Amino acid sequence: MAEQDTLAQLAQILADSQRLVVSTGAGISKESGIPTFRDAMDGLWAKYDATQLATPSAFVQNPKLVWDWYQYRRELVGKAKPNAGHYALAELEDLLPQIVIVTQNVDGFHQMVGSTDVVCLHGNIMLNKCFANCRGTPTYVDPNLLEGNDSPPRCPHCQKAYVRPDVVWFEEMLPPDALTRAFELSRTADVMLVIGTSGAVYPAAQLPFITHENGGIVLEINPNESGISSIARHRLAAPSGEVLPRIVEIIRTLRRA
Ligand code: BV8
Repeated sequence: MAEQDTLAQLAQILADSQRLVVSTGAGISKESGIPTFRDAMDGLWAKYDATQLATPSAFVQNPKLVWDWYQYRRELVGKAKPNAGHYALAELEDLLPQIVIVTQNVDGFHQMVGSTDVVCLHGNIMLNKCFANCRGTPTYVDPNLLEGNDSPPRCPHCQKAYVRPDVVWFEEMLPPDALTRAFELSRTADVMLVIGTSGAVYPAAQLPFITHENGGIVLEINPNESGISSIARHRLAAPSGEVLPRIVEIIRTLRRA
């Protein structure tokens, strides 16, 4: 089916949705200049595998290496801006009865552009916490309290454990409330739009399958095939920053008709 037809079909299904869930991965931030998780390993990080660095054991074994990798990525996020795709999703809130974003991303861009209901599965790279959660889970650490430029710094509260980024590492549990809500939303969604994820990381990758098993329609925007494509009724093989604004325009027109 030509891209234009797929785009029109996808827009119509979204326009008719009553309980839409949008599941986003690193691909939606690619056009903001943030490398996707797998190609975050470029330059000096090329010799490492992200799944080997984003783990508690890697941090215990080599705290400086892991901390420096996050500092590198935080700098990228700090310099980047949300793109037209993030803004288009925020605009959908005024056009649809219900839209909830469930994101694997840690850049905070959905909230930054005004999306009001965002479930963050993997935390926020711009926040820090005590590795020992010395004052309860989580023990956030105010960057202004960090002294010197130790890499990583020690927690200013317990003075013992290292400070770490507030993200969910591999082999760590996801925030229980976020995960429970994501499962529930996926079960009851009549449509799930999956944007920019390879569908390789669990339990996030399970969500579209839950929607599909419960009779919901799965749609996908991704230039490449992914682990989700097999259950997508339509896959728009295009960059999300390019097509999401066009989809919003079509839905606006349908609303005026
Ligand atoms: C858990 C935060 C229970 C950190 C991330 C063995 C032991 C322990 C666990 C496991 C195990 N085997 C499997 C597991 C489960 C494991 C897992 O899934 N592993 C994978 C590698 C198989 N999961 C976990 O460990 C999770 N916890 O299961 O707890 C438990 C507890 C103890 C023991 C066992 C189980 C925790 C997972 C969370 C990891 N943290 N992020 C950080 O950011 O540093 S994951 C991180 O990678 C992202 O958050 C995201 O989830 C994932 C990257 O995936 P994508 O977002 O999809 O990005 P990717 O680059 O892959 O793809 C980008 C896509 O965009 C591509 O398809 C591309 O085509 C597309 N694209 C490109 N440009 C565009 C575009 N699309 C649209 N527009 C464009 N312009």
